Amino acid sequence: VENLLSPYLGSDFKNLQKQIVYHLEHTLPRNTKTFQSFGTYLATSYTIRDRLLQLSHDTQKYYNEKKVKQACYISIEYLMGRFLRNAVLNLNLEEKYEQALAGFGYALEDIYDEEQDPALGNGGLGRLAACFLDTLATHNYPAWGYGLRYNYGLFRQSIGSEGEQVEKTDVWLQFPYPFMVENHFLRIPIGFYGSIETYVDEKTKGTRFKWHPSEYVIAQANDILIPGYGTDNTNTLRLWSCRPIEELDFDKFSLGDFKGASENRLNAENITNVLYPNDNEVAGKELRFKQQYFLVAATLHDIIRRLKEQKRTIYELPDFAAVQLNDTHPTLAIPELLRILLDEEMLTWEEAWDITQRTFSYTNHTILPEALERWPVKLISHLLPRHMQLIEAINWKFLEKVRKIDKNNGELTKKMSLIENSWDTLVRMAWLAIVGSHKVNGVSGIHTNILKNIVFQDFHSFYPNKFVNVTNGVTPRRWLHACNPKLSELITSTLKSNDWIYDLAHLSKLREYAENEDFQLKWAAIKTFNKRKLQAYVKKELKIDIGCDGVIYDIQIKRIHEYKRQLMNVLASIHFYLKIKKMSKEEKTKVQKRVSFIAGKAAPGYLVAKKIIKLINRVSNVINNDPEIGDLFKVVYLPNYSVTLAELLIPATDVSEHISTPGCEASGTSNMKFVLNGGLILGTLDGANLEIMENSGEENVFAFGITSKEVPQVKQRNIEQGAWNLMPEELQSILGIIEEGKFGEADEFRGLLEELKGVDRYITGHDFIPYIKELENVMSTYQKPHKWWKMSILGCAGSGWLSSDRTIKEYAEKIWGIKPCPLPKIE
Ligand code: DL6
Repeated sequence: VENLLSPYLGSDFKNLQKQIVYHLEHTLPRNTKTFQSFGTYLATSYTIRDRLLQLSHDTQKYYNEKKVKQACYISIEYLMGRFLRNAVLNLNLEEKYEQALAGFGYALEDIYDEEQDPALGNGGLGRLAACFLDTLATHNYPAWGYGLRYNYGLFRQSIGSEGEQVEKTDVWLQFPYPFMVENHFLRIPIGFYGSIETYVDEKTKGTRFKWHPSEYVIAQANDILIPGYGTDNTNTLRLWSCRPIEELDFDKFSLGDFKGASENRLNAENITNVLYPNDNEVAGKELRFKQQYFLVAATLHDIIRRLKEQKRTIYELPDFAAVQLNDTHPTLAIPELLRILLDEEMLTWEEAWDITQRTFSYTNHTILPEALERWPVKLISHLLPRHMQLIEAINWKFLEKVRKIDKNNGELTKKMSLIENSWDTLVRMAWLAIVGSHKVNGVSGIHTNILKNIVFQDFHSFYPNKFVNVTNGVTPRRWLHACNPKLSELITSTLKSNDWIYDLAHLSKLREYAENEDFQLKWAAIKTFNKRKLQAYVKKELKIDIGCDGVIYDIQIKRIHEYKRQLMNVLASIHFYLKIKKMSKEEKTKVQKRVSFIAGKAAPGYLVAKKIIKLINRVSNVINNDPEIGDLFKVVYLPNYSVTLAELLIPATDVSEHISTPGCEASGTSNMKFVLNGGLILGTLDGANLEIMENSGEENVFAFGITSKEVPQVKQRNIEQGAWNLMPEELQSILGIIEEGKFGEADEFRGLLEELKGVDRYITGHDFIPYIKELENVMSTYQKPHKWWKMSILGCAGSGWLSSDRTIKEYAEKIWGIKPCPLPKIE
């Protein structure tokens, strides 16, 4: 068995077959007569897991021997997507597995399709964390991911008969998830509530504190092993699940109180039951707060345990681990570490605070006020009394310094205080994260500038060297090599090397082919191939017939949010629909055909976003069934957007829309994936769109609208004069048609339209005409294939810089101080 399962010896296809059969018979267990696709997927996956387990042991052993500094990425979300294909490709075993499975009558491609997406994230923030894990392993960085293993992932979305979003629980663990290994030996007690004891330290005669929690739960580790591309280094994503200290209260059970007997277990399990489905919006629930503390307490315990296993002292923590707080959700790690250092390790405040600041760094992912976390002091004091005391102490010491420069009657001190007195007394988590970290970063150039100059302006003046920019990136392994194999092959054969898969900057060499007609034909043929796959999916899943040749696939996929302006998109669809309807037969022959795809979920409590989904579906229903329109224009809403769906959509896209109100989208990362796959961008001057323009050339992006600096004036004008009075007539008449009930009952969308007519916070009215003009520009450019494909190739050629490999190198150098540590190659 040892040889059979060894990652180094077992890659002959016959050996792989034996390994698969072994798992089929012993792990599932099934027999070879009841071989089915799903069982085959599981058995195949277990063989990959074995390999990764062995590699990850070797990796950890090596990192420990070398005592290298490691990055620990704490994130409340990881949106991993399917695992099997990515792992097989990273391990370079595709051909071998194809051969092995063919022997059993299965195509590897079909086996990949048996896997469900683990959806432990909402959107960009969680997917970015997943891209980072791929890069960290690929480039041999010593690194760990830490997160939560929710029982239920992001809800599954379907569309009801009225066009509305319907949510269903995502029971992703109903079948085994073969890539996750439960680590039964790592169980950490986590406390809540209780009281604080004050005592005098005999040695120093100083006052000391000790927290006595009144309730405990257990954090249990579940490890997902992360393979890198073309390397043996295999890192770990450790996800915590919550267990009770005591499974069943036997006394209660004996007295016949069966419900009461299980109460402890249910209360504990609740902590990691559900991923909160909010994106760019605060969840604000006590349970969410408990999740946050549970995550950081278990993680810090684990990091310190691993430090001590190396026989190192607590003083060495900042040289052992660089801990990155992915947004403010893990900010409680700051008072938690301080508590451990002061109350358990008995350090002085100065020592403890110095270690804390040197250990942590914080990434901000949003500037939307509704997404900036603030937790009530009352809630923190009740759940974590010692932590609240420490937050107050941090604040007190920090404000002592602020007061020295506050020349304006305490105004600055009030603004910078970690504790806000508004409708309640609240802790400003972003402020705490800034004060407790040595570096703070935004995720694109414009976003970091907004942080420095507007949102965190006072902090930037106070700590001028603390703020840095690290623009996001995406992994080229999943987002080109795996999801678009034909394009990957064309690039490799053209560049005569696959070096671009680890070093995306090599794509710049494609520039010389941008106008080469033969190359353009091949490039375009791959797009058509991918579009046909999407066309077939739409037919199968939605029973909608869409064209392919000569039809633009125009796609907007992301969470549904007012600032992302899916509403503007659908209003434009109504505009084009009405325009085509007015055309003569002759005019219609000249129309550029287009399919507008939209996909994305709305947070269940975000009623406006849900209305937008309903409107899109109602509009789609009218347009797609109007015989006067035929195949000239279609609107397709694709339910249940996921990483796997994105892998189908992105390679098939001609043009993708990133049309947020300037200043609102921190970065965006799907824009990067589209460009990498030869899709053109129709976008505003926002987030990473701006950097895509810099790198791929302004002339290769369809940009429109005003800059973020100009937005406040437009908003102010809307407030002063009323958005309706400033709205272009075209849009006014579209709103009128909706109000008349063309797309549902007359009142159905009143709320949505009232906002547009009143304040129009996201300046849809202002941007509507420039947007439509740019869409027309897209359509006329598509009719000049030579120009279109040149833009598409140049976009891709300029996207080397959008790799998460570049992003991680920047984190490693500017923030973490870590270096690659490749395992020695085994011959
Ligand atoms: O940084 C990743 C991603 C950005 O690309 C998006 O622009 C941004 O909206 C998203 N932010 C969040 C914020 N959630 N919280 N808190 O998901 O981050």
